[in-house]
Amino acid sequence: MGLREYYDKRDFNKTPEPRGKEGRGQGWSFCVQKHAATRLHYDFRLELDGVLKSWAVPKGPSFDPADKRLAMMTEDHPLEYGGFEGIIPAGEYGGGTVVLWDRGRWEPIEEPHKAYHSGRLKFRLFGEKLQGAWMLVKTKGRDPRDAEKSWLLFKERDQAAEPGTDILAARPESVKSGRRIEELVAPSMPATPAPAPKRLRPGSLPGAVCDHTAMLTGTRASRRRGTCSSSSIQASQR
Ligand SMILES: [Mn+2]
Repeated sequence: MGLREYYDKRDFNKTPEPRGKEGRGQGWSFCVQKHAATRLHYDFRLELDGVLKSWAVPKGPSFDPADKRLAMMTEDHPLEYGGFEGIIPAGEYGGGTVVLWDRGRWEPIEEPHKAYHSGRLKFRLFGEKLQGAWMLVKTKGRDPRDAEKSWLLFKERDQAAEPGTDILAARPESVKSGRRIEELVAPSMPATPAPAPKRLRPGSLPGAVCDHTAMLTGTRASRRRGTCSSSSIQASQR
C-alpha cells in the first residue's frame, strides 16, 4: 500500500503527526494507539516491509479469546508513527487526542507476507501490556463495501489469555507519558492565558461541561460555551 494515502489525508502544517518515510529492511515493532476521534477506537499497528500495517479496532484488544474484535484496515502509517501521541487539531483528518497505549515487538508465527495476503495472520506480541499469541483474520464485513477491509483481532488460547481481565479498563494509561487520554493536553500553548469569560460565572450553568480538548484547540463551540473555570484552564496549561 505504501504511504501515499497517509500523506494524501494529512496537512503536515496543521497536524503534529510525523510525516515520516518508508523504512528499509524489516524490523518488528508494533504499537497500539488509543484515539479519541469522532468515535473512540484503538489503532493497532504491526511493522511490515518498512511501514506500519494498521487496523482501527473500535472496541480495542481483549485478553479473552472469546472476544473477536472487529478491526478495520486503514492506511499504512510510517514507522515514526509508533512513537506518536498528541492532539490532532479539530477539523483535521482524525482530529482528536491520541495516546500511545502499548508498544513493543511482534513476531510472526508463520511467514508473514503470505499470512497477511491470505488474510490469516498469527503472531506473538511482546508489549508492555499485550502479550502472547494473537490472530488477525480477514472476515466478511456487514457492509459489502467493507469486505476488503474487515478483519477480526483476537487473543489465542495460551498462558497469556486472561478472560477475566479488562485490560482497557485496568491499564488505560499511555506507555509513553503515563497519562490517561483525558489528561493529555496540547503541548504548545499560547503564552498568555485565554481571557476569562466576562458575563458567565464559571460553572454557573446547570450541566455545564468543561471540554478541555475543545477549549485548547479553540473550537467555536467551546468559545461560545465559555464554561470552563479559569483555574481549570490554567491547570491544563501547565
Ligand atoms: Mn485512529
